[in-house]
Amino acid sequence: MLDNLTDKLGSALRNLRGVGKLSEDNMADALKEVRQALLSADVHFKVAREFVAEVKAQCVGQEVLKSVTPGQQVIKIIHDELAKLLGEGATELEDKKPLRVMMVGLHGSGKTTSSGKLARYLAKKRDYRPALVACDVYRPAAIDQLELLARNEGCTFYGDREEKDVVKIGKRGLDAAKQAEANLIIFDTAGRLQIDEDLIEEIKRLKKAVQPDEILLVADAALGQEAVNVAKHFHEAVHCTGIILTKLDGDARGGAALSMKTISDVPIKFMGTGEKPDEFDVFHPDRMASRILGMGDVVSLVEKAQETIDEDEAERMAEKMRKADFNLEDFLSQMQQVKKMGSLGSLVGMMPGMSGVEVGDEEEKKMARTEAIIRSMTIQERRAPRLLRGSRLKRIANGSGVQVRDVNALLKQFNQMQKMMKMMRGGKGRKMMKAMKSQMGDDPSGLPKNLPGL
Ligand SMILES: Nc1nc2c(ncn2[C@@H]2O[C@H](COP(=O)(O)OP(=O)(O)OP(=O)(O)O)[C@@H](O)[C@H]2O)c(=O)[nH]1
Ligand SMILES: [Mg+2]
Repeated sequence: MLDNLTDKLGSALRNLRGVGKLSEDNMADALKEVRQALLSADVHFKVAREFVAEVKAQCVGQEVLKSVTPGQQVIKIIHDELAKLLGEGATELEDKKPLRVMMVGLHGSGKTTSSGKLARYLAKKRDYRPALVACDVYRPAAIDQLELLARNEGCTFYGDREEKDVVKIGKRGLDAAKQAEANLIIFDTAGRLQIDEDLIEEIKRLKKAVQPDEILLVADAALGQEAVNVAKHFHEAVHCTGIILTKLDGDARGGAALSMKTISDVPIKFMGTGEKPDEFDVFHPDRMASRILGMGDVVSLVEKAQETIDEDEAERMAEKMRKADFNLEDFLSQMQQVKKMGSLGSLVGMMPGMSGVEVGDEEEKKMARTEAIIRSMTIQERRAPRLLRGSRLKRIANGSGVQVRDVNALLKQFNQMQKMMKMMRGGKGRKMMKAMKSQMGDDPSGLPKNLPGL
């Protein structure tokens, strides 16, 4: 992939040896190499420019950790930015049964192959009973291909070689799947050499008829920038929920994967890495970033160095708060930091002016409950709390032994916190103080007056 990025960076970063603080000056060469490498990997120039700016912003002014070299620290920053660019956290399909998935994409991108792969993957990992429905009305061979895949995977198949109306096929496919008690229905559609009106019309009609929960765009990574443009067009036309990026085993230069999320605004959910049915996996941005950079060991080394430095962690949190991208995972790790320092009661006791204030068991219990709720969420949900709706809330409540309303209360509290952070960031801090004052009156008599910071 970005093979030579590693080499090029190597020499640029060696020059950093001995610096105690990263600055615009000492980073210039390295950043130039990063930009060059991205461009030669076919990354969209706008994405490359933003990427370099972001890495620069992250690096400049950072003190170099004692146990690693400046170069290693920069690699870690580049790695994290790459992961961010690729989509941050694995994105799963909707968590429901039955689940309807429609595959769309250009001719030869890998729709039919990926339909079989996805059926196999979800049957194995998430206990689904799949059905494959052939909605390609142009090529009888495409129907045969899907039927063979269904047979190999031992799943239900529906196809009709005489019928030319995809809507009828789609609806009958749904019936057949229901009869067979399948709870994952994958609709494979016909490809085109390019996106044209007919294709979009057909997909729209099928979409309306079968009401898919997920529309997955299958895109060939080897097409590079072109794949990104195709994704953008498809998304504008039918609103895709995810991308399956195929042929990542080939000599794709990686640019497609890197620009996909930013340019098309659709997350990559799966990747195809070969022709065989199991050469397929969930797309993990951080693993992909390590693969692109080829420096997984350096990244974990720096991670370890950072773990041991609570002050840095605190600084990072403060930065996240300033940027208002503080999420539930951060919230949890903050709570753990507090716990590390001792009980809430003893902490409050140490603060000047607060020695008389009682912190009952109630507060401690509340904290434990909050922690249990967050722990019942997936990493992905913690990072994007907006995902938390419906069946997810129920699952989390069950998992942590509370009611859905308790989960909702926590989320509401969290939202308010985020809103406050956004206000502070927007320079509305003063406005907020005013609002607080008007709520509490001029003399907030309930609060001890000599508390630091009040
Ligand atoms: N190396 C590699 N080949 C793949 C991958 N995914 C699909 N292919 C191959 O790409 C070719 C086209 O795949 P299909 O699944 O038939 O593509 P399609 O999108 O259904 O094509 P149409 O139905 O004609 O639009 C086949 O030879 C597949 O074996 C992949 O991840 N890696
Ligand atoms: Mg096909």
